Amino acid sequence: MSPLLSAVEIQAKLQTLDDWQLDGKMIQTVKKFDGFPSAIAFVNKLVEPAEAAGHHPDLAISYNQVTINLSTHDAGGLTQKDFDMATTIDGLL
Ligand code: H2B
Repeated sequence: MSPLLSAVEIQAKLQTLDDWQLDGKMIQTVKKFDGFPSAIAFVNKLVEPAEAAGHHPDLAISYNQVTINLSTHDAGGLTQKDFDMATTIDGLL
């Protein structure tokens, strides 16, 4: 299992990402699109990389806005897997 990251490690890794914030034991971002179809298309693009990594974001869709939360459930907090998936997600935009 991936080890939990320390608070210092989390802050350092957050600084390498754009628009992700710490939210309790998760990292979160909100991505906005030009409409509902574009938001859904983005969510569909996440499916394959999430399956390939065996690491799945929590998603909430509100019209043109997708809220994405990442944590490593098995570990009970944040691990490198979450930051790797955040980087992957940002690369899809
Ligand atoms: N996704 C996330 N975000 N955290 C996990 O701990 C996790 C997961 N565990 N996807 C995976 C599935 C695990 O349950 C399976 C067995 O790989």
